[in-house]
Amino acid sequence: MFSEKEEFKKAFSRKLQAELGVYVENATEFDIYRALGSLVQDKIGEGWLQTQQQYKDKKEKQVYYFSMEFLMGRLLGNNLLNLQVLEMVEEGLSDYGFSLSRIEDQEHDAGLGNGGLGRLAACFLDSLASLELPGHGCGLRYRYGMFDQRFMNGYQVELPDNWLSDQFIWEVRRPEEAIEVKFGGHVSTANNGSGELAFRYKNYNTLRAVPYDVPVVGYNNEVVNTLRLWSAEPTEKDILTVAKQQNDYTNMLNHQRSLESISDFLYPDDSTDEGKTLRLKQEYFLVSSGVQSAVRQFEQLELPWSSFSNQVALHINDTHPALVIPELMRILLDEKELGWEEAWEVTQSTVSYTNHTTLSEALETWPVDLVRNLLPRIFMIIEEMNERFCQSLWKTYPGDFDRIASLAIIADGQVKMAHLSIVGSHSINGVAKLHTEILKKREMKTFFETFPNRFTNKTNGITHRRWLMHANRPLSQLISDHIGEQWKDHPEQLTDLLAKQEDPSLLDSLYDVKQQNKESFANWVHKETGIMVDSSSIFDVHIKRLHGYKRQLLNALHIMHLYNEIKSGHARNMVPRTFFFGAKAAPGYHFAKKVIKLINRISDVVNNDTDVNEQLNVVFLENYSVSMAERIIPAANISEQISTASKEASGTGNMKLMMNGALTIGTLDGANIEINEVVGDNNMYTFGLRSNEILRYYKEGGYSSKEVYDTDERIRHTLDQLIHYSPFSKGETEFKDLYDALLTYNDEFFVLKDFASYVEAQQQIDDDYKQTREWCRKSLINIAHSGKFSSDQTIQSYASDIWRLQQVKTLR
Ligand code: HBZ
Repeated sequence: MFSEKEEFKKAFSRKLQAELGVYVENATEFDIYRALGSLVQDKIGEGWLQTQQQYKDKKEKQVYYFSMEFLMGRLLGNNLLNLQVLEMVEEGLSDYGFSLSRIEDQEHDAGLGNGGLGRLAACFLDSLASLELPGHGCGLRYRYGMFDQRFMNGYQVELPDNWLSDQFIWEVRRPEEAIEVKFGGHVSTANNGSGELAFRYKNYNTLRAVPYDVPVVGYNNEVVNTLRLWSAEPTEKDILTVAKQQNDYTNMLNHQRSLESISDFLYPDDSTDEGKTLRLKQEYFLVSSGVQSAVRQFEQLELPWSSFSNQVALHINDTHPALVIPELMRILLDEKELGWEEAWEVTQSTVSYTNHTTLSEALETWPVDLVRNLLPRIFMIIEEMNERFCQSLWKTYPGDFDRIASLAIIADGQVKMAHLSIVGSHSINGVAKLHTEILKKREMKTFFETFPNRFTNKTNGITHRRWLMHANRPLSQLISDHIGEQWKDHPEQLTDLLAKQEDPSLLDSLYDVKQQNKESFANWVHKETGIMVDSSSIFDVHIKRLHGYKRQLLNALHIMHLYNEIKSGHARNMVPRTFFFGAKAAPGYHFAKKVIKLINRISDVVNNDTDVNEQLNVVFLENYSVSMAERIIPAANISEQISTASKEASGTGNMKLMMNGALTIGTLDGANIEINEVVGDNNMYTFGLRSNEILRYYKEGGYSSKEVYDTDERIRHTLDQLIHYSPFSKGETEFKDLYDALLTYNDEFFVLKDFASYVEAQQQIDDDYKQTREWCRKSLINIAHSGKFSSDQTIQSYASDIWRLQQVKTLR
C-alpha cells in the first residue's frame, strides 16, 4: 500500500486530477470520496489477484457462503482499517483540509439485507478474510436494497433505496464470467440407448447472470476474498426467440424488463416468509449462478468428481438458497452424467446449512405447482430425493406413517425448504446454545433423532474490527493503552482488562470515553433531527427490526408508565434517561407499524412536556442502518435485548453493544444467555419468564393477560391510555389494535406478564448508574468478555468443524 503519508498524498492528488479532473483545492467531499475509493481499490486489486491465484495454484478448498442478504454497510473505513492505512490517510486528508469521517459519510450504505441474518453474513466475510481462510460470499446485486424509512405524521413510509445511483465504487463487473440460468419450459424423458433415462429440458427461458465482484479485504494480511453479487440481464438468445415469435418492439422491452426485474429488489421482510413467485425466481437465480460458477472453477483443477467436496464447501444461510442442493444434483446428473448415488454423495458432503429462526411464519415452503412450473427439472430431482428419503425412513421405521409424513420434503402440496436443507446437507447448525437446543428438542426433534450427528451449535459473532476498532476509536485506544495491541488480532485477549478492573484511572477514562461518544452522538442527533438530548442522561438503546417478539412495545409501555409516575409526582429520584429507538417494520406488518406510530407519539408527548422532559426523552431515529448503528452503539449505556424468551435465535446487536461497554437489560433468550454466563448476574440485568416457561404456556395454555391487567394498576392505567382519552391517544382510536393484541388476543408475546419484572430491572439500573465507578467496572467487565463473541471465533469453528478449511499462510 503506501508506506508513508507524502507518498499517499502524491498518489491521491494524481488520482483526483487524472480520474475526476479536479485539483484538491476545488474538490468536493464527494470527489474526495470517489478518488480515495478508486485509489484504495487499485491497491486492493494487487492482493486480490494474488490471493485468487494462490487459492488456485495450491488447490485450496474454498467455501461459498450463499446468502440472499449481505448487509455490508459502508466499506471505505473498514478497508482502510484492514489495509492498516487509516491513520495515514486521515492525516494526509487533514493536510488538505478534509476530515476522513466526513468523507466516509459520503458513502451510501450497501443495504442488501434486512437485519441480523444479512449482517451476520457481512461479519463472516470480514472474519474469513482476516483469518486467511478461502471463503467467498455469493449473493444478489439488488438494484434497490432495504427501503429508505421516513416518518410522516409519525407513520413509517417506505421509499426506494436507489443505492446504485451514485455508483458503487467497490464493484467490478465481470461479463466474461456470466452464466446462463434456465427457467420454465418442460422436461421430457428419453432412453439414452444404454437402458438409462436421459432428461431433455426444452422450451425454457434463459437469463444471463452477470457477476459483480466486491473485494473483501483481510486485516493486516494481504488476503482479499470475493463477495460475488449476481445481476440479471436478458440473453441475446432469449430476445431472438421472442423476436421470432412476435416482432413487437414494445413487447420486447417489456419482456426484457421482466427478466431484469429478478434482481430488482430485496424483499423487506424479516423473519417472515412472503411466498411470492418473484422471490422463488430470485432464490433459484442466485443458486444456479453460484453453483454453476463454483463447478466451473472446480473443473479447472481437472480432478475427479469424488474430490469435489475436498475442494468446495457450499454453505446456505438459512433455507433461502436451499435449491443449491437440487441444483448441484442437476448439474452432476444431467450435465456431468454421474449416477444418482455418486451425485448424492458429492452433494451431501458439500452442503451445510444454518437455521436462524424457529418462528413458524418464517419457515419457507413453496407450493408444488409453482416449483414444478418454474423449475421442472429441479422439481423432479426434489421429488426423487423425497422418494428415496421416505423409502429409507420406511426401512428404519416400518409402518410409522406419522413420522415419515412429518419428515417428508414434500407434503400437503408444499415443498418444505427446511426439510430439503436438512436431508441434503451434512451439517445443520443453530446460532446460539439455546436456539440449537430448541431445534434439537422441539422444532427439529424428529430430524435430530434421525440424524443426530448432523446437528451442532455455532453461536453467532460480530467483527470487532468494524464494531470496536473502527466504530469506537477512543475506546480502542484506551484498551490498547492498558493492555497493548494484541487484542486486535486475538480479541479473546480483551479479558486482560479483567486484571485492571480495580484501576481507578482506567475506570475514570472509560467514563470519559463514553461521555465523549455520547456527546458526539448527541451533536449528530441534534444536527439530524433538531432534538437536543442531554448527554448526562442514561442513553438507553433499542435498535433492531421491529417485531412483536422483540417487544419494542414493552419498552414503550414502560416509558408511558414512567411518564405517568413523573406526572403524578410519584417518580423516584431518577437519573434522566433518553430512550433511543431505531427500527424498520416490514411494509405489510400492520402491528409493527402501529408500534412505530405509538413510539413517535410518546416521543412527541414526552419531549414536549416540561414537567417530564428534564428526566425523560424519547428519540426514534429515522432509517436505522449499519452506518447509524456504528454511531449509536459507542454512545449506549443500556442495551435493550428484551425478546420473549425462546423467540430470538441469537441476536447480534446484544454483542455489539456489550463490546462497546453498554450493560444489557435482557431476557434469558438467544445469546443473552451466553453473555450472562460470562459476565454474571452482577453485570447484566435479566428479567422475565424463562424459555421453558414460555414454551410450556404455548403448549399447555394457562396465561391470561386480562388477569395481569386486572391485578396490576400500572398496566391497567397505561393500557387504558391507549384507547381512552389521554395525551397518548389524543382521543383517537388508532392504538386500539395494540390494545387488542395485548388484551383481546391474549398478548402472544407475554408483554404484560413480563412488565413488572422489567420495571424492577429498570429501577435497579437507575440505582446502579448513580454509583459511577462501580458502573464503569461493570461496563469494563462487559467489554473484557466480549471477545468471546468475535465472529473470528465463530468462523474458526465453522472452518474446522463444518467446512474443513485450511488457513493459507504464505501471502505475507
Ligand atoms: O438472524 C436473525 C435472528 O432473528 C437473530 O436472532 C439472529 O441473531 C440473526 C443471525 O443469526 N434472523 C433474521 O435476521 N432473519 C431474517 O432476516 C429473514 C429474512 C428473510 C426471511 C426470513 C428471515 O424470509
